[in-house]
Amino acid sequence: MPDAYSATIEKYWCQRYILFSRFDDGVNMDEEGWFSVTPEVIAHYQASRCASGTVIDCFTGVGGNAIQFAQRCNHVIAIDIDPSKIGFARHNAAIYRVDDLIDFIVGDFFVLAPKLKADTVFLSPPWGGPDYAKVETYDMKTMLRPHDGYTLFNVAKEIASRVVMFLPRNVNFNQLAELSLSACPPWSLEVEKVHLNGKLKAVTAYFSRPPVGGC
Ligand code: MGP
Ligand code: SAH
Repeated sequence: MPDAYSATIEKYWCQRYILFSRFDDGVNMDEEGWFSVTPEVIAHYQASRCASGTVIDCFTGVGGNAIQFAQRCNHVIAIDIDPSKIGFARHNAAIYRVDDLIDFIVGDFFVLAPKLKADTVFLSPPWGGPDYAKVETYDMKTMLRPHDGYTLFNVAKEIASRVVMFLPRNVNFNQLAELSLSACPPWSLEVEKVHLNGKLKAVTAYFSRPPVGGC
């Protein structure tokens, strides 16, 4: 492992080919990218479930999800508030030869949100770093960054009829149910426990607006 990385990164470095199968072609990322990027096989599967129309990856990071969306969806918009993350994402997307298929935007998702429309909104926000796993139950009201899960869902559901959230494995399932029931009429919810090599890695929550009805 290069000396520049802190000891925290060691376990992620050991998983580098799980994170990016083309790692040796020059994949590059920063410290937050290492501990946040969605492992390739998981991102590939999530993209297969979101494969149609326009997808917005609202917290792009170093591009783990955006690269897979670009291989399955008609149009991908990739947003991150950190210009260097968008730089890494663009570079990594070029390694997968999909950089031309993604519109990269440096910006704050919450500021851009009122101007966005899509078929699917994908949310993979900061969980508060690797320490998320130190608590028994992850509380979306207090631990998600930069805004709580309720704000995130409410903003996202104005943009698309499908909202997909990638969340910690210890997330409170009752809070996910509360989110779906908070919409009027309630949105359907499917929660997937994501296992990789026999280990629970994370949870993906798929929310969908019901086809008809109103309040
Ligand atoms: P982990 O729990 O830090 O790693 O993250 P691992 O290998 O399961 O550690 P172990 O010691 O429990 O074995 C698991 C996965 O969650 C990472 O590969 C990322 O895809 C995702 N992830 C982790 N963090 C801290 C974040 C985050 O802050 N934001 C997002 N979007 N994803 C994260
Ligand atoms: N799924 C990504 C990882 C996302 S990590 C991947 O596979 O690579 C979360 C990202 O959210 C970080 O890169 C961080 O810079 C970004 N972020 C934090 N606040 C944001 C905001 N308000 N708007 C857009 N991006 C934000």
